[in-house]
Amino acid sequence: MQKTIFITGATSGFGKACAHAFASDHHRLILTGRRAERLSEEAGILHETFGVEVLTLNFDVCDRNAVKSAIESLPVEWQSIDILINNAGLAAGSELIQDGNIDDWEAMIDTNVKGLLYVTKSIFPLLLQSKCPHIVNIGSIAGKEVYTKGSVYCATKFAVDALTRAMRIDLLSHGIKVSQVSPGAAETEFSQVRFKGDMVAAAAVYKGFAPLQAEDIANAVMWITNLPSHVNINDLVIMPTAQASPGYIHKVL
Ligand code: NDP
Ligand code: 8X3
Repeated sequence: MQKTIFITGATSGFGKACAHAFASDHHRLILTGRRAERLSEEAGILHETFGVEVLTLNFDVCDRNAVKSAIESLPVEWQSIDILINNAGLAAGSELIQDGNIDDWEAMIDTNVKGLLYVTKSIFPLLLQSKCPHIVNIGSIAGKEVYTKGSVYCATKFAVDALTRAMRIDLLSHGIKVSQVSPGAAETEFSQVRFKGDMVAAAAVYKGFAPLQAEDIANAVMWITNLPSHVNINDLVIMPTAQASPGYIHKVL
């Protein structure tokens, strides 16, 4: 059955890999992000390669009015959504809490927590139009264990973990599945963003071991969203084999 998939943060990393995976399975896509050029380029490639319909919405998840009006602007034939992938997110900076940058804190809380809430609230009525509604939140190992110089990022991912559980309870009577995927270290643009364009610092994160790739997470999302209707995966913690927890990575340098 063809489904309509709404993905936040589809311009890079996990979101982009999920878009590719769902398109290759012939689903219709709504791809969102702030970088409009990347969105339209990707939409063109997926349409040409897989022949699927792709609609793009360009907004910042932190802007509640922009989120609401973008989703309200969806043409009527796109107003039933089967799967929402709440993926947009970031870590900004890596400092001890006493040295933390307040703008970085705000960016992480506004994007990872408030953005996810704004999108979910606006998409909820469209999920009700689906026969198999499913929300997949991208959490993190950082939402399970805290680590030094990651306090506020970890706090936002602990919040995603709590919201995932709470959504599952509140949405139960609507038959909406709610799942979380909680990855460990994955090589995407994540560390470039965290270290504000310092490519040397970003590359160092992944040196000496085999990190997860975006496709590993997309494969997991595909599996979770293809299970029978009576089966839900609550949470899937996925780690690189070389990583036992955020602070324990076996590196051979
Ligand atoms: P990337 O930096 O590669 O991708 C992040 C995506 O989020 C981009 O498409 C970006 O799009 C989007 N995004 C960020 N801020 C906003 C915003 N304010 N409004 C709209 N879109 C936004 O990183 P990943 O793919 O690794 O990250 C995806 C998710 O996975 C995040 O929630 C991250 O916390 C989580 N995660 C990452 C791990 C990792 O090690 N990489 C591990 C565990 C979880 P654009 O800039 O175009 O707006
Ligand atoms: C991103 C991975 O290592 O910062 O969520 O926890 S890590």
